[in-house]
Amino acid sequence: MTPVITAFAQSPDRGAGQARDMRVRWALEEAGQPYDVRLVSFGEMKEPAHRALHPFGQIPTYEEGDLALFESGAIVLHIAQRHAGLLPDEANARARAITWMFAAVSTVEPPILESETATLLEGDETWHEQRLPLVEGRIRDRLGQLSNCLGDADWLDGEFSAGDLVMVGVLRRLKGSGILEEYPNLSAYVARGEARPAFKRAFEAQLAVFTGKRPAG
Ligand SMILES: N[C@@H](CCC(=O)N[C@@H](CS)C(=O)NCC(=O)O)C(=O)O
Repeated sequence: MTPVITAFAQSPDRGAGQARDMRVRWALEEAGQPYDVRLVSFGEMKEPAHRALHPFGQIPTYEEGDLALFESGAIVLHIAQRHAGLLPDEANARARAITWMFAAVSTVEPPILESETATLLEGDETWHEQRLPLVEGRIRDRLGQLSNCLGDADWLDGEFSAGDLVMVGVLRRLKGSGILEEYPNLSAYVARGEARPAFKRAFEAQLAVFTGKRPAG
């Protein structure tokens, strides 16, 4: 059964691939699984029909037969567990890859989101200029630790895994901030993720929603 995911009908990022459906599309592409997309407006996301799928009225969601999921990390984990290519077979390596998925969404992503919120919603506050360096400092703390951990390896733990997919997705949120470039090995890590054919197919597919151009291939 072909799964159906939801994505933004209008692009807040002009198709830069920051919306979290990108992680799900990428995982499905890595797994070689076809999928359909249902586009939702901001209004529709808050309607009961969508809230029945996503209690917080957000994208992405994932429907496959009787199963409905939300939370991009959980969706990627589901795809990775159902299909080959995103998690190692060996039990301990598999557990470590899943650990990196959680690290991405629960340890690295929060300070990045905090900085986005500070810039978007608190930019006019008198204390914004004072607070921003503190928030960005918390991002740098995490990136420094992650950078040390990655070292000169290609991926976080051996072969590319769902842990890298989610981590690269999270780090891509820093594009345009200049912060990622302070950590050359992390910049190269993100570039390696973006160079994967599955990433490119997913990126083109989400971009096509906003340009109206059919993805190549
Ligand atoms: N933790 C959730 C976050 C979902 C989320 O923030 N989705 C954004 C798009 S990337 C959204 O729907 N924003 C619109 C809104 O919250 O109204 C996940 O990883 O799926």
